[in-house]
Amino acid sequence: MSDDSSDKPGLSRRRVLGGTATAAALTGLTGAGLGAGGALLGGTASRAQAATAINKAEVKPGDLDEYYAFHSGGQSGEVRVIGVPSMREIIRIPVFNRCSATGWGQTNESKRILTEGLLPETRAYVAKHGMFHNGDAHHPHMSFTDGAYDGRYIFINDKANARIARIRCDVMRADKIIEIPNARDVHGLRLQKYPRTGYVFFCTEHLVPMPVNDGTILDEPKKYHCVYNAVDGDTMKMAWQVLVDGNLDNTDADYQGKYAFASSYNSEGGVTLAEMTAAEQDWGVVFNIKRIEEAVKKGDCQIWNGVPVVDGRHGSPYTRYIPVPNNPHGCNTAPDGIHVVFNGKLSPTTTVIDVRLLDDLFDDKLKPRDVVVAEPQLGLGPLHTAFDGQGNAFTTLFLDSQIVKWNIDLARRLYKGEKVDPILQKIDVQYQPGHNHASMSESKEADGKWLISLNKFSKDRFLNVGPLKPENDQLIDISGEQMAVVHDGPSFAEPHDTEIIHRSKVNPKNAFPRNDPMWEDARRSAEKDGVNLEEAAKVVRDGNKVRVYMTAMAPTFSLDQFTVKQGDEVTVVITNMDDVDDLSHGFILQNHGICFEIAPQATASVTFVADRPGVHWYYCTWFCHALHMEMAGRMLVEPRGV
Ligand code: RUQ
Ligand code: CUA
Ligand code: CA
Repeated sequence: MSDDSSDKPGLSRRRVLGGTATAAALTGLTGAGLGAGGALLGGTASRAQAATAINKAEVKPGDLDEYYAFHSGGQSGEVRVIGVPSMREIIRIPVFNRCSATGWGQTNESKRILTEGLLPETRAYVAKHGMFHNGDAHHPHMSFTDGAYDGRYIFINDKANARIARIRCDVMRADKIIEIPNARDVHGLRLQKYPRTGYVFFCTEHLVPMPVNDGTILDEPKKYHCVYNAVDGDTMKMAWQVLVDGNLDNTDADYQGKYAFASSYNSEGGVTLAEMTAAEQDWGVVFNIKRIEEAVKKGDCQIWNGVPVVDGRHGSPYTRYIPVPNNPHGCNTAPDGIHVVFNGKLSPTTTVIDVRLLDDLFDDKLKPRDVVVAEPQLGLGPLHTAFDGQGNAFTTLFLDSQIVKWNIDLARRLYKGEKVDPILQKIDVQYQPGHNHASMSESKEADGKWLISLNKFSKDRFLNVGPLKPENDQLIDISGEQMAVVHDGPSFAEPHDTEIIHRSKVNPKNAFPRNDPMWEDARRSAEKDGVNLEEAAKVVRDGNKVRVYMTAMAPTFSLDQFTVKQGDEVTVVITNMDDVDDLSHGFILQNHGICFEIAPQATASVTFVADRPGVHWYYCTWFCHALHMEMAGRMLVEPRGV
């Protein structure tokens, strides 16, 4: 496509990309892809059709959405829960960030979760320089049982600091965060679908010296490596890593429990843009899970920082490298359990493999390209693909700013030489989509109702808010023949990916179980102090350490004052004894930078140094009662020496 369509808003990025070192690659693509697709129906879906679709998307006040969407928060580090089809943001789950409202990153309970899984050197760094307040949360995925979402956990990666988090869906809180040894970042993340999760699979993207990155190797890229990773989702412990050639980007797993897949855009092993885009094709890597497990069992691996690392570079029995054009990005297993799609990014194509051919590939009866069964030209900048469970696929075209709907079977027939057109429709999105996701799409229960296109730019779609604009998460009705955009959803940086899950799969509790492991430490310390958390109104002094135990029950804290000495290390432990739905309390201590939430039946605590003599009020932050304003108390700090 030539630049003359750049009068359309949103397409200016094409020029940006065109001006970089990828110009050569893109010039090669110019004009490709669009001709194959027939009509650009996006802009022309009839108004009546769109109106019906919008009606379907309406959720009246008081009515509930049919689906949960779990949005990653990108560089905001959190996870957001969205209702679909209303696209209402329901709640936020802090994960790799700090949260002023809930005290995530400040309470002792959240600090334990944020630090206990760090590598020793990172824990030392954090102790010296302060806790990481950021994270780059990309890929949220719900655990599976037998290929279906099972409502236990959401797993998500932090690309920036090489962490994996697990969120409990019963209380919508993160309960485990671990840092990955050897590698320095985590990008693509997907889960074992069969028989269950099981493994959390993920890629490391940037090549670094391994296993030690301590400065002895610096500017010697030939000595850098990348690994494919598996963590046990039940224990949140590393299971194994596989050393690969090139880098890795996105990943997915099969529905048989035998294979996992990853895309690589940097098969060149380069460290500059020019090097990473030098080759005409890169590859998709297939990992043979059973063989890798056996290798770990019989010790055909090295142990790097406690992790068994299997050598999966070219020629190994553990991997196969399938040539894929060009700098591929997304990697998506179809709900039919048969097809895996690699999205070409710099190539206008997607490359489709058939998992039924993989046994023969690993037995060397087939060559890598023999497992490719389709490679349709879809348009410019294919990044990710979603599915409707009826044989159709929906691929985001970043450069064309469109979603293309295509049929997998037709693409296979085209590949065999039949004169068919696999492209069913293209629709404009505003503007420039990265991920997309269809309802239940990454499970065997894909239901083909809704698609969310996560667009990287909103430009003119919302009231102007200055230089930093929201992104635009558009809702698309895919239930009919023709797709129709029915909702624009502005969102703050940056829902990178999402998963749309039917509400029947998710069953959160209204209150924490009182014996929840989340506040095990507080319970243990209370026991030692002879305090019952549930009836607590007690100040325990232990040298210059003071532990203040109280309960919160609307509209009072069980202590309306406590006295400490300047310089004391004070731990305030509060248990919310209300078990009414939706009755959180909070605790703000003025002028000490302290604020946290205590959910129904939860215990939460914070530790600080009381170094400011005088009267300091604390008060409840979550509106809980007509006398919420009066739910307050005083911390009296005696000056040092008194
Ligand atoms: S990657 S825009 Cu971080 Cu999910 Cu594709
Ligand atoms: Cu308790 Cu407001
Ligand atoms: Ca490349």
